Amino acid sequence: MRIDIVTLFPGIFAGPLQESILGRARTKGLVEIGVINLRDSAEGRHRVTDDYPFGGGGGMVLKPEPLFACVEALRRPGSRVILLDPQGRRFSQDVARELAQVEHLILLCGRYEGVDERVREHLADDEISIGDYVLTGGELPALVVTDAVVRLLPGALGDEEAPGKDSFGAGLLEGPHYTRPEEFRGWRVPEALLSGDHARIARWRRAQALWRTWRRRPDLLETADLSPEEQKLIEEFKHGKKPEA
Ligand code: 9D3
Repeated sequence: MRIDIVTLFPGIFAGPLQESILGRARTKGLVEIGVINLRDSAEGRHRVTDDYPFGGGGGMVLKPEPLFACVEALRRPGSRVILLDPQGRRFSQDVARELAQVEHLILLCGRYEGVDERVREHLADDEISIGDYVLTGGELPALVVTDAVVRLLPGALGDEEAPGKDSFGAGLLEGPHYTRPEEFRGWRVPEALLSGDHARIARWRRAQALWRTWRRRPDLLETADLSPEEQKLIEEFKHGKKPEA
């Protein structure tokens, strides 16, 4: 896979793209990531990328010419051009899985008041928002999308954490995790986890995950596909029963 990120602030990306799983995925050759300074696609001595909005009002708007020139130099068959924009469709694990199938992503980071509408209409294939809060630009959203997509590429994660196993992969929150010591400041690790009884441990974990999801994110239970045993546990929670501590 290849991901090209088009931005006025390429310096934002250096750290995050080098570290941890993203950095390792790149050195393993699972993904190539390019960071392209939009200013390099702007014409004229001053390489201007933004301008005042027609009709007046505050702020600045990204001009169409540099964005079209930049994308037209990058795009090829199999590319998907994605504008990171507060008005886009909401990013989710499902969208990450969808994007992980695309051969080439071109992520356009907006800034200022936004981008010229013709970019949205005639250049972007897709528009994505990462949630309902106001950021200063599309750079952090581009990193969020990149991180969520790259970790799904085969080989990006160790055998330890296959992506299907984690909470949103399974459609539920995860239950609690513990490590040594068995007792810390008088707080003990739940007995079930120390029992060595693998079936019991699996049951305990499942019940904890369901309980936590039921308490914190009941919306996730609407779409999770639960086994009959899991549905029975939920019914018991509804009648006031709690899982084994
Ligand atoms: C001052 C202009 N804004 C009215 C509140 C509109 C606006 C334009 C551009 C607000 C924020 C931004 C910069 N944000 C993004 O480009 C962005 C974003 C976000 O702010 N939140 C969640 N997802 C995204 S994706 C891109």
